[in-house]
Amino acid sequence: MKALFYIIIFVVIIVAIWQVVKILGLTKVENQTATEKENNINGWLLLVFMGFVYGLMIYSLIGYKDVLLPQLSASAEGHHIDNLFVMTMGLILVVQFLIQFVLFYFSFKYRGINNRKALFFADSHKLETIWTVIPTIVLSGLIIYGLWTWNEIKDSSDSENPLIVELYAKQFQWEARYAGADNELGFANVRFIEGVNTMGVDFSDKNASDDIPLAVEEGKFVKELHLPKNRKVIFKLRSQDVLHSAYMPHFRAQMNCVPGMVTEIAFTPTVTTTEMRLNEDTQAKYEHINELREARGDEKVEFDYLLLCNKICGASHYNMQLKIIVDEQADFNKWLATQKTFAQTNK
Ligand SMILES: [Cu+2]
Repeated sequence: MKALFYIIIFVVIIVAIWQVVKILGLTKVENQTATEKENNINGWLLLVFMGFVYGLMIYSLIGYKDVLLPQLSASAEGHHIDNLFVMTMGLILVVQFLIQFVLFYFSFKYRGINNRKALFFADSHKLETIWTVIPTIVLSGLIIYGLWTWNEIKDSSDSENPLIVELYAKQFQWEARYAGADNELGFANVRFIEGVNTMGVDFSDKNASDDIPLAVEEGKFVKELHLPKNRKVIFKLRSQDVLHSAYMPHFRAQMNCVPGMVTEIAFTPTVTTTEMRLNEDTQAKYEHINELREARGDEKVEFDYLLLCNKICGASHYNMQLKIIVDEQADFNKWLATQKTFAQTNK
C-alpha cells in the first residue's frame, strides 16, 4: 500500500514537471494572438454553454422537486420558514438568471474581432456605487426579514401551558423526557449518568421524580415520541458527547444540541400523523417510495414524522432518528397516562 502511494506521488511529480516544461516551451512561440476564427468559435461556444447552464437549471428545478420538503408544513410556525425559503430562493434564482446572461452574452459580444480596440477607463464611480448599494440594500432586507422570522418562531412567551420535552442526543440515538405533572424538568447533568439513569437526571431535584422518560424495554428504546396537536411544545435540547442537531423537517424546526448547555426550540404541531398520511402529497410520495421498495423486495412503509440528527456526528450518524407521532390532545393525554414516571419506575 505504502509502495503504491510512493509510486503515485512520483508519477504526479513527473506529470507536474512535464506540464511546467510545456508551458515554458509556449513562451518561445512567436505569434500567440488568436485568429478571428478562433475567437468566433470560442464566442459561440460560450453562448452554447450558457444554454447548457440554463437547461441544467430548469431540469434540476423540475427533476428534483420530489426531494424538497413536503408542501404542507405540520406546525403553526412552519409557514414563516417556508416564506423565507421561497423568498430567498426566488431572489437567488432571478439574480443568477440575469447575471449568467450578462456574463456570457457580453463575453460573446465583445469577442476579439480584427481592428476592434477595447475602450479603456480606469474606474466609474457611478457603476461602483450601483453594484455596492443595490446588493447592500437587498441583502440587509433579507437579513432583517430572517431575524424577524427567527424572533417570531423563537418567541414562546405568549403560549399558554406549553408542553416541555427534553431531547437528549448521544452517539447514536435520541432519548426523551416529558416534564410530567409539574411541567418542569428535573435538573440533569452528564455526571449523574449511572446504570439505568442514562440521561443523567439528578434525582435529588424535586422536579425530577414526576418526569416521564421514553420507555426503555429490554435495554432497547421504544423509538416513538408522542406530541399533542395544537399545543405548543418547547424542546430543551442537551447532548452527551459531541455536537448533534435536532432536525424535524416536517415541522420546519432545527436546533443544535451542544454538550454542556441546554438549547431550546419550540413549535405547535398542527397536523396529526393520521391526517398527514391522508394528505395527497404524502400519499403520492409514499406510493412512489413503495413502488421502489417493492421492486427491491422490501416491505411497504407508511409515512411517519421523524426527528433526525443533522450534524455529521460520527459513523452511525445516518441512523440517528426517532419516530414522532402527533396525536389529537385527548389521545395524547391517554397515551401519556400509560407512561411511567421516574418515581414509578424506580419504585
Ligand atoms: Cu448526531
